[in-house]
Amino acid sequence: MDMMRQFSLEGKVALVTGGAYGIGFAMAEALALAGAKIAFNCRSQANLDKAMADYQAKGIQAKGYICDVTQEEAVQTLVADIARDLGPVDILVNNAGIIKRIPMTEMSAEDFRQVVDIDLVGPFICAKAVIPGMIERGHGKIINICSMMSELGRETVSAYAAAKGGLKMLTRNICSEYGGANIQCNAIGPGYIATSQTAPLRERQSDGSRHPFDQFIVSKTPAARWGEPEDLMGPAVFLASDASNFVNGHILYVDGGILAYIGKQP
Ligand code: NAP
Ligand code: GCO
Repeated sequence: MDMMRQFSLEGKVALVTGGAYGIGFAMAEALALAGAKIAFNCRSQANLDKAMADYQAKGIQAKGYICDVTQEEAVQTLVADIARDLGPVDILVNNAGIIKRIPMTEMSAEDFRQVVDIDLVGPFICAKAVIPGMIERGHGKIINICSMMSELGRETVSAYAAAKGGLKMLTRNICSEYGGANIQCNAIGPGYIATSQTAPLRERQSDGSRHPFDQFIVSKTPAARWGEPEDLMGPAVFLASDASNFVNGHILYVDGGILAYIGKQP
């Protein structure tokens, strides 16, 4: 038996939402290296153009689309356009997401709703758009990008934690509802990863020293470092491939050990 064949994505079409940069870009690169054709979406032409150049520089043929994941009709159109351009979506990576760091009592309901809309309703809309085709073709892989905040809380991230906790349960529910149709829906829960989303937590202080949150995360992580988008490449390929065909409803934390660790003794 050729073990590596199990990990091949040859002939598959993958949609990575928010795949223009950051974690989404790295996971899309990984899926492409494993053989998949890549479609991604983002919200602006400027980001789309930059991303197309970045994919090209890596030698990856990706097709980008403008689409906001909260707009159901636009997402249905996106999925139909991808089917026309590349073929039907076999793998959906629900990666698009935002965070707003605001103390809960100062946060407007509008801000709270926007985070939940993008981080939880968006994945629902995208999954809903691809599941009927997956059922028809008899297979499908959905990977939701969760967070440490699917398990843990902290100051200022109430909306994000509520959305990512909800996404964990949406993952389990899609598994429960469509596992019988040979659809595997799993999640990746990245730890603290160095991207634009976490840049404010890593900014150097005016005296050149490291941000206190940066030091806090390194001390909370047994691996003693921030994660890089590349740390998510292998897990994404595993969950997108036949190697994970009996893995369903699972949240794979890729966090350098944060969730296993109580923290340094004083
Ligand atoms: P990022 O650098 O801020 O990238 C976020 C991506 O999401 C961008 O491509 C953005 O595209 C897209 N996006 C946002 N709202 C969208 C919408 N309504 N419709 C379509 N696309 C939208 O963030 P990241 O760190 O790579 O994070 C990617 C995912 O991983 C997010 O779900 C995030 O919550 C999650 N995550 C991140 C970390 C971390 O430490 N960085 C840890 C755990 C989980 P635009 O150009 O259109 O804004
Ligand atoms: C924060 C961070 C996080 C991470 C990530 C952790 O402010 O605590 O932005 O929430 O981005 O989701 O897994």
